[in-house]
Amino acid sequence: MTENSRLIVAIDLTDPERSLELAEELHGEIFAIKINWPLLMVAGVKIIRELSRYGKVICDLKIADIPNTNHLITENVRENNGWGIIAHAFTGSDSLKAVVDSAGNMKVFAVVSMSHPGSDQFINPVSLDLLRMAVSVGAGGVIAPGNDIEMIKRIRKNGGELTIASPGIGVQGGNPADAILNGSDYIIAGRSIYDSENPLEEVRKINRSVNSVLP
Ligand code: O7E
Repeated sequence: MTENSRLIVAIDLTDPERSLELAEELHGEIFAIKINWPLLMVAGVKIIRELSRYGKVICDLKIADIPNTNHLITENVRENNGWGIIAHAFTGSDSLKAVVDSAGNMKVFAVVSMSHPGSDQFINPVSLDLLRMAVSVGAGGVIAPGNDIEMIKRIRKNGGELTIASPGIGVQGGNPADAILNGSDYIIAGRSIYDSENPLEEVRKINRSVNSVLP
């Protein structure tokens, strides 16, 4: 993995072998890999350690439970060499704090806004409240939709130095360079990379487009 890239690749494949091959192919050109339930359910928790051979693995479990359960899940990811973990903020400060307290050196990203249309019903109207709470319990990062530039701006303006990672790029309509220009630190893309004919070339294209707007 390289600090020169702002790209986190979402590997939402359900074939563990293919996931490992993709990680091996892309690892020199991306910041991190993000995995989610589709892969974890098939491969089991050991896939975190296997993928970590190639660099940073962010576990997008969108944890949303009582503090003790959040603690048990977070500890499991830490023990299996996760670099980052993603938890929902809407469950409240005690639940999110349990993730932060159990994370050790892992980076905690709190979901305060989402990229799909339904997020306008409940989560997006309270994003700034969730953001303030995430800051208050010590989360180091938040998730903000890469296909909603106004939301990225609002979160950047109110989030201080928090790291912002933005999915919703590519298939969901977001543009990598626009997201970075407006305040995201990292962009997250999945299908537009792993479903393409040449994932490495797609990654390079995104890196070039992001680098063209960076100072
Ligand atoms: O649309 P894709 O294929 O580029 O995949 C996007 C990935 O980001 C996928 O894993 C999805 O679960 C995740 N995601 C969103 O698409 N929207 C959100 O609001 C939040 C996430 C997410 O990753 O949340 C934690 C980062």
